[in-house]
Amino acid sequence: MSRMVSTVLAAASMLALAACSGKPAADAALSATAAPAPLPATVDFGPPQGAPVHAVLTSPPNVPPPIHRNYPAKVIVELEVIEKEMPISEGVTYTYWTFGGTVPGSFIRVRQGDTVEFHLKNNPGNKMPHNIDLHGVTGPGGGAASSFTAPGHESQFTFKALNQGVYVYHCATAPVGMHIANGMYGLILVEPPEGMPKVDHEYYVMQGDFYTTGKYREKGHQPFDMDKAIDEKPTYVLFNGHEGALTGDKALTARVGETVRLFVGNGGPNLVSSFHVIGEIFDTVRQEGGTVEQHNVQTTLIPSGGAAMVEFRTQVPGSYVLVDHSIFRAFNKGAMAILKVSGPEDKSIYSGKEVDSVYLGDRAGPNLHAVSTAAKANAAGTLSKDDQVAAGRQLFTGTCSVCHQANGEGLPGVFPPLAKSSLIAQLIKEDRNRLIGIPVHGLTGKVTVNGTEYDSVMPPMTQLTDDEVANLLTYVLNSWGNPGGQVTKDEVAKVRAQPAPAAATEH
Ligand code: HEC
Ligand SMILES: [Cu+2]
Repeated sequence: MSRMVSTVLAAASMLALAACSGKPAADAALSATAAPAPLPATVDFGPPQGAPVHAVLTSPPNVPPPIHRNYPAKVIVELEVIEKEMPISEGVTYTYWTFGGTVPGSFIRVRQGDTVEFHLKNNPGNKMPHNIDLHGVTGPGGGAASSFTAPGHESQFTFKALNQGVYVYHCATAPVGMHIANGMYGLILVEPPEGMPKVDHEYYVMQGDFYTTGKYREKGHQPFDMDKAIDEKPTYVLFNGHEGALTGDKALTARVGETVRLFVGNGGPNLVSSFHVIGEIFDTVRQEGGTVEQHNVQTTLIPSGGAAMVEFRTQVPGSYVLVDHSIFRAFNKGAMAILKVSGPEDKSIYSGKEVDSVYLGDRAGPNLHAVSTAAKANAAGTLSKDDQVAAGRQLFTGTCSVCHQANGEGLPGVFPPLAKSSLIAQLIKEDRNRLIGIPVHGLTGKVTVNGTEYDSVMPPMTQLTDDEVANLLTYVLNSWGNPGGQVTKDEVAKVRAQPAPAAATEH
């Protein structure tokens, strides 16, 4: 890091000197760039030396250890493509195509000047042919043409890592967009010859957009939706391929006072990421994975098929939320991860409390286990009221609790109570569909709850699926002194299909 800084400073002072000598600015810039650089970006360090080395590959969010080698070697990389079904969200599965069994694929780390002997295997159980295009390769297709591999086969090609930086790799088999959308991307780090400055933690985080036929969090197995992908309308935008891959008990961790380096990639296939960590300022960013260092950055743009290196020192304990600051993607499509920093507080830097449900929503809890349990029971036809109540309780946080409060008491004069609500008791007996319609269609106009009149607006919760609404209402009905009962997914579907009732005028 310090070498980079001094190179940049040296170049800047040369510019300043040249400018003082009275030359025109353009000339000065030219002579500055024409000066022999101490270490050009592209270097051939000569033939590989020593015995061949097998590259250590890691699954996200882990990064292979630093290389600590002072000569170029022949490095053997063996990567296997595996097509497999995995959860994309709680109770939702998706058929991923992976490099090494994970999304993003295995992290590869080599040293600038290394000669990489790349072996790409296509698992015999797979159905599709695949290949690999590494952005760190100099040569046509980045390896794609040399690595086309049918299921049950292996291909091999060799390249020299001429440029340092962090690079995306991805599958480039037609239809390319579909292979990438199914999770076929990862990162390769080409370390500078002198290595990277030492930090306490290195993590591997990669964003990707996903396209399923069902809506966000719609339960069951969800196939890829080519039309949504072409229209660039993702159902999910995720860090590390799965909703919750880096939240709850899977959050990234650090201690107060430690340095963290994130290798953040964006596989796309379509979206550009506005990468931001809520409550942190990046001390250093190597934008686009290149060699220029930028400092004091709030949000860094990561193009599709690009990557960045982001560094900061932690100072205050608590949960830091990694998001794509195109913020609907974070709260309504899943683009959220957490860095949990533990250690002593420093009230001189920050006095406040831990980030709560405002940012974390239903991710504030350790996991959404009850939601997936309910989804499984639903699929098996064994869904019980208890399953629904447990799932509804987890979903209530961050969905309804922002207004009606975690204890259902509401806010006097602003949000009516759901606890012991006279309106809920009345509707569940006399007009079930109208009650079910409240979260689905919203509620406007005068309502009286427990003797107090409200004339406000509850927006429709159209982001919720039918079973989420059913679970939320079942939870509300069975909590805080309400009369009990159960609402089914099918009932919600019927109410959703009907037009919203006109604003109520009675009560
Ligand atoms: C943005 C704030 C907000 C959110 C979020 C919200 N509500 Fe409401 N809710 C209201 C307001 C305001 C009213 C009263 C509307 C009126 O005056 O017509 C209301 C009324 C209700 C009522 C009828 C009145 C009562 O107290 O019994 C129910 C039931 C209800 N909401 C359930 C829910 C559920 C379930 C959720 C979560 C899916 C939810 N609300 C989310 C603001 C909200
Ligand atoms: Cu592929």
